[in-house]
Amino acid sequence: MAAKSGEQPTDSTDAAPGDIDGSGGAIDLKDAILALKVCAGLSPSGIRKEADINNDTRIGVEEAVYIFRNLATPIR
Ligand SMILES: [Ca+2]
Repeated sequence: MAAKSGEQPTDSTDAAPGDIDGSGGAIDLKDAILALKVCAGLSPSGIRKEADINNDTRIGVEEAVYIFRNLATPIR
């Protein structure tokens, strides 16, 4: 479901990069926990792949790090 270069993803969701639970763009601990669950091999529900930050179409360590960095220093 990766968008081609220069295109927006076709399925419209509220998920922003790092907003794994699709809570309207807000990045919080819920997103971090979801990312860590995925890293731990679990399959939590409610994952938005659109929250992928490095275009590998997966949610993983990179997203968790991004979220924690954002929590420490909010990106505006
Ligand atoms: Ca969120």
